Amino acid sequence: MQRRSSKLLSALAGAGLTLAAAGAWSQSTLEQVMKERGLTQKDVLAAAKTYVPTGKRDEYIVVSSGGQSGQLIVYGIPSMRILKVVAVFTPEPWQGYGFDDESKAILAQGKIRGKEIRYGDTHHPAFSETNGEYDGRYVFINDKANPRIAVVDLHDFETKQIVVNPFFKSSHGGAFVTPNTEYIMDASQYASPVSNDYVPLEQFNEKYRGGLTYWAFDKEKGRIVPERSFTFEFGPYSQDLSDAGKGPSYGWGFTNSFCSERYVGGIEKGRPPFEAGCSSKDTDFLHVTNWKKAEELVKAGKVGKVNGAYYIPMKQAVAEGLLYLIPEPKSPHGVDVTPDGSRIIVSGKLDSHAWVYSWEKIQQAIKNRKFEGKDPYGVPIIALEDALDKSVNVGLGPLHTQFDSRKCVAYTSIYVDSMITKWDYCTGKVLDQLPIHYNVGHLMAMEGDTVHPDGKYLVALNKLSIDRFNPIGPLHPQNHQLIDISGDKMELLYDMPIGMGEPHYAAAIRADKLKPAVRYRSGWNSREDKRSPWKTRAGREKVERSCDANGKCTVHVYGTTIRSHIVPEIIEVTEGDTVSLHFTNLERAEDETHGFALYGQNVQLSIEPGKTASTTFVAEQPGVYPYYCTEFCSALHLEMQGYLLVKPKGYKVKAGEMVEGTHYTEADYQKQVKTNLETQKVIDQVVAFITSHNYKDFPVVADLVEDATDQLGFAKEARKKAEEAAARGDWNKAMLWANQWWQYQVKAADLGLRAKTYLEEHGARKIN
Ligand code: CUK
Ligand code: CUA
Repeated sequence: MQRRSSKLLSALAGAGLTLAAAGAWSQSTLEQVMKERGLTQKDVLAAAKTYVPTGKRDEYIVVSSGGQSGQLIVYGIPSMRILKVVAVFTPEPWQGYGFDDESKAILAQGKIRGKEIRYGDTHHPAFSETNGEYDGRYVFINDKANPRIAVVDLHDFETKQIVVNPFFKSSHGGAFVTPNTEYIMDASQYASPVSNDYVPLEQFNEKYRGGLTYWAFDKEKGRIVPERSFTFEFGPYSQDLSDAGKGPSYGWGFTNSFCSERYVGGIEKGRPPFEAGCSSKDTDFLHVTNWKKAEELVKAGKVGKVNGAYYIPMKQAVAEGLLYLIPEPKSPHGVDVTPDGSRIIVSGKLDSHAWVYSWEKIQQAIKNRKFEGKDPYGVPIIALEDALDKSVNVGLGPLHTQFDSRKCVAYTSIYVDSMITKWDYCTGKVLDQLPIHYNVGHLMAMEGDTVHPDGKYLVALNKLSIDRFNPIGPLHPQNHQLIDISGDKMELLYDMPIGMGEPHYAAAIRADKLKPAVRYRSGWNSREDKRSPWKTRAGREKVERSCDANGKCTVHVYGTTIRSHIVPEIIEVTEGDTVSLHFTNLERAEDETHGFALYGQNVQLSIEPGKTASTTFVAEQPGVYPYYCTEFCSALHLEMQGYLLVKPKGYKVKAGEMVEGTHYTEADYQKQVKTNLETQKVIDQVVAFITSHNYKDFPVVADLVEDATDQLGFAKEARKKAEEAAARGDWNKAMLWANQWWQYQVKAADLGLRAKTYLEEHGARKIN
């Protein structure tokens, strides 16, 4: 210990001063590198446009659907560096998601008919909006397989809520938000009975239904409010995607659909398959809904409840003028409202046109009650010519459309032809086309869903990557391709493989709109956003065991974690006890997360600074269960450990005390004290540097100093204990406490040096 001590500290002390000496630059020239690596001028330009040097930040943050992984991928643009995969519908151990009690409660909200679902098929993330602009507060994402919507708070990028649709058996047309996040749109895909009952397919037309839910959202609480949400009954068509109106179309929503043939399949019975039966008609239906008026009806108590939630039957929707249909191209996919809200664009997967509808014409038709007929459920159909502005030949298999910062400029993904088409929806002219690799699904422009898209970059979320990357077996990574759209011609910049679920939609927000926290308020239940009842302060750690009348016992451990120990380090329980461990991370320093893994109990917690995380299990089998911190949090991280001892029932404690394996002398103790006093001198120098500068003007440094001051306080206490033991002549205890005193000093020094480096790098002023 002593041997390492002074060396380690001088290394620490030197770190701040030798930074400038690092980075001897490679001698090769740009030309040489280009030649050696076979790079063209264009490659180098693309590299320069995407490269973000170490320490620098990206301009945009993307939240991308994680497909079948059930998660949300967060990455930066233009670097395409993945920053985090936010656990949403699927357990994820790094974040403790589905392992701590707090997040298990979130996953439990997503049970379907009592069954726990351990994945999601995430498709469409959507940022919360204020006045049609991303406000940087929340992200919503749907699960297509199990009709659910999740809420992620951008304050900490954690999933806070999962709601299950009370009517649907699948959901595809979500999550899409209205311009002030009044509602989150969520449309069903596979028509199903509204109840959970068995209904034979022979009754498909009468008893199976589609639908569209408007989930009400409370922006202040950051939660969906099922009690205020309402659902439109739709015909048994396969509703596809949705988008909310804005500007002149504010208050309305648009949901396209396919399989308006109402075909039910049965290939094994010799019937033509779904794919034939669902694409036989030339047109399907765009559903137009008036949510603003529906909301008024709900508020006025004029909407009834089914399955405990507001449900607007088609008959009522038609009578109140809330629902209209418009023919769409064959097997349509995607619906996108232009930033100014004047037009709605729909593409047909089996067609080569993007169809541009005029909101003005649609409104006129509704006002004049000019309909060409009704669907089998009595919903009025507006004739195509009374709604269509134009159709533009954009390429075979168009899917989704995004918008530029330039007026009227749109980008449409062309699935079959594997390309992006840039076109003008005002003039109908095609402006440019760019091949992509391969078979693009969605595409996404910067702030592309807002009333003011930023342009600049476009990402193609491709379905196939085929030959783009090093082969790694039959299951290929996904390919997100970054495209520069700042000029007249689109330029491909970068391919990013993603080795998880198939991407669907994504959204990009300006990074400076996000203000995430670096720590929680102390003792925080992050999932419920409130103080945890298990919050524990330093020195107040305790173990409570209580038994009920039947002899069932529960042990609550109120613990803490701080570099580099877990309190308590020894937990004793009895076989059969329910054990509930609660740990509060006492750290305030940035990025000082502690983990907690326990042998054989499926326990792994992530305890970020300030957080309180819990885990509950039954200690079924007697034995010895080591636990430890899973984040390399400090030099003595490996020593951040402990034992859970599960005693057999009726076990009698044998006499005897725990004995250390080492024996120290007075000389050992004195040597350690000498080291500690020298260490203190170095710390004093660092403190003098910090306090002679305007460190209080730097919140990051102020936090570090606060933490360092805490550590020095602990050092003082340990010193006191060492001196008391020394006075008793207990050199073993004296030595161990002297060592602990030094541990606290090292942590204080580490924090102090980080603070000093920060001040030096950020041009702090000398003040005295
Ligand atoms: S869908 Cu996947 S490419 Cu679910 Cu938005 Cu079009
Ligand atoms: Cu805490 Cu490692």
